[in-house]
Amino acid sequence: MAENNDLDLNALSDEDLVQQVHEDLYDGLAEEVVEATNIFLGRGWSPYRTLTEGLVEGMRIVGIDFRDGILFVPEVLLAANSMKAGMAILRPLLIETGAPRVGKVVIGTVKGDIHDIGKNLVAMMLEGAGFEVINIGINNDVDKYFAALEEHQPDILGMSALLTTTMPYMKVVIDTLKQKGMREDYIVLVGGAPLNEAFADAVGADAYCRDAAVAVETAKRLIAERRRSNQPPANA
Ligand code: B1M
Repeated sequence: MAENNDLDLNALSDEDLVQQVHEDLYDGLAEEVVEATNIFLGRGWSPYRTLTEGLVEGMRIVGIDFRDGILFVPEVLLAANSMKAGMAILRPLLIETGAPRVGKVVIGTVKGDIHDIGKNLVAMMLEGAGFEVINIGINNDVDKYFAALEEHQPDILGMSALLTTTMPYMKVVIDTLKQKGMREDYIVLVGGAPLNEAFADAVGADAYCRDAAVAVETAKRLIAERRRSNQPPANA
């Protein structure tokens, strides 16, 4: 990706600035991403347009290259942090203008488990893709998950586990959702290095996400499917 140390972002056309912010996100240049975000807003772009055409599209490219093994965890964390810097400017404006969100996600690592690097990466990538993400941290028991679900009413519950000893706890959470008659209220996505699809099926999750890019794709796909199936038929 291009070096832009001496580049005057203000001098770029809208089209070139979009291209540049994608490259700056890719390169993890938070200051430049913040500057570009402010320039877009100064040129009268809506926060939503700045988010989708500038930041989200840039992170989509990062997600693809991460999935394809071109980028690795440290680079993606830097990109995600740059995205966060831009989002810090846009978030309050988006809330004011009521821009549409792709969906809402509550995500946390399960009880007994303090690994959070991968889960945080997933959270940042989801945020980068336009989701509202409530990251409830590590070591979450059933009560903590349910308190977050009740408070935030998300579309998706995401759970992470990195230990073979803690991953069975996902079943405890999903079984409790079933017992309370709430299982169908949420899309449940699970991830973490020791998991696989068979495990996700066995515990009753909707999907296993191998990595952050897959988590974003899966979240988008399942939300779209759910919204389609909740729509009344055209002739109703
Ligand atoms: Co721990 N640890 N660790 N550890 N640790 C592992 C997991 C281990 C495999 C290392 C090993 O022995 N080879 C092993 C587990 C063995 C097992 O269960 N069979 C292990 C162990 C044993 C332990 C301790 C028990 C060690 C001890 O104290 N004796 C202890 C447990 C503490 C606890 O949790 N109670 C422990 C502690 C730690 C540290 C604190 C030192 C540190 C964690 C720091 C932190 O997270 N803040 C740590 C680390 C760093 C690791 C390794 C080295 C790296 C994990 C990581 O961050 N990977 C790990 C070995 C390994 O996995 N290679 C290991 C990078 C991250 C980007 O990948 O987390 O897989 P990952 O996330 C991916 C996907 O899995 C997926 O997307 C992410 C991004 O692509 N994903 C999701 C993850 N969560 C998702 C949620 C989703 C969707 C996708 O929701 C929708």
